[in-house]
Amino acid sequence: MKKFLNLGFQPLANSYIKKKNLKKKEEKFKLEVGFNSKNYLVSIINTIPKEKMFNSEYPYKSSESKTMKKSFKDLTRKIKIRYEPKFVIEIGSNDGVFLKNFNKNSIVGVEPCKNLAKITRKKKYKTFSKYWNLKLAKKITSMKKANLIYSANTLSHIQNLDEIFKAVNFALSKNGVLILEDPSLLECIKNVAYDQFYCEHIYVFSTIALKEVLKKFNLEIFDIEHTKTHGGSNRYHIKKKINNIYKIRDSVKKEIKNEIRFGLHKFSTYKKFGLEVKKSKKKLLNIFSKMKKNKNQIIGYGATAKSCTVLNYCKIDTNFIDYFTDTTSYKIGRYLPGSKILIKKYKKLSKKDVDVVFLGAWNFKKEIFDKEKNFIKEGGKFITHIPYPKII
Ligand code: DWN
Repeated sequence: MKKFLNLGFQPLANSYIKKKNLKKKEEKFKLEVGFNSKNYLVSIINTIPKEKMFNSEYPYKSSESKTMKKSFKDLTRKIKIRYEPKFVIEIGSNDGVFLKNFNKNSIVGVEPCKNLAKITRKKKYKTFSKYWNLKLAKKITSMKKANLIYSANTLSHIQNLDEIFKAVNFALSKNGVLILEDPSLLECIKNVAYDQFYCEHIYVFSTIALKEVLKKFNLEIFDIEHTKTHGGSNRYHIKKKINNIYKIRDSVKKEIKNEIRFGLHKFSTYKKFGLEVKKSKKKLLNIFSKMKKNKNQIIGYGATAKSCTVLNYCKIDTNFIDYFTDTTSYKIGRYLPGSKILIKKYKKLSKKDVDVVFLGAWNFKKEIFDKEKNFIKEGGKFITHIPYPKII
């Protein structure tokens, strides 16, 4: 693997600090990103044991945003019409944002984070609080195979892709469909969204890389949809090669063509991206410095995992940002890892309280701008670093 990006030493992105632990030394890990020219995979170089990240205290809940709830609801409607699935497995079911759109006895969730699995179990959805692997696939499908396996924003978090697809191959019926949804590498590179890289995001996938990985397991992509979620994602529809029901659609050829045209198969593209990231850091720091010099009060909006990468890479801390606001109850009252910025309970923005807001959850820009119309009308400003640092 060839390295193209060095984001410095970073704490675990979702390890929000309790006040009583603020003085304790945080564990930090080297965050570097590389490109494998054999299979086109882009991944972080040093990985962290999964148990350190996905355990009983996982803070992220997909249902925190209206956009995500709507996206999963719309998708479910489409899936039911297109595939009429009788038995569905969801890998990485989080707090049930997708699962809950199905009948309780037609879907099984797999969610290793115990605190999240508890939420769906409480709602009577069968949920296995385990990591997805062949053993679990055998257990879940001992009576019947799945006609649909769905997994969103999960595959990118799992190092051992072989184990995943071995288990998928076993659990999926001959004519079944696997749907994977993850941030698109093409969008990530185009938008200089370097904050898509952190300890949990081991991979950011391109179609050309995923195609190579799937080949080994006789699986193939037959359709691709673009979604706006998480800064631009791809939804891959995948089948077994022996399944002749679904023809490979033009969307697949088109996406591969776009990726090649952009150069996602070449190391030079990533090297260039590395340089863009350095420029982005410089510009962002400039904006913050100017704003502070002019005595503006700056807060952050959305204490995301992505923010951890940006703040720690750019060395933005309490000297620049007074506090973050977030709707997630787990995060409120804690501090962002590394930068140690306090996270406060969400309160509608008002120019009386704050001048400028750093958009940590830039992927929900539309939802947030809709919510904060008044602040914008009052002359309130936002800072974003995507696709390049600017004031809005
Ligand atoms: O892959 C992952 C994605 C799906 O979710 C995980 N590794 C971890 C997590 O990443 P993230 O923290 O960067 O995700 P989000 O979805 O960008 O996080 C949004 C955050 O912003 C949440 O903490 C909720 C918060 N939020 C808010 O306070 N007000 C969000 C919206 C839309 C709002 O209006």
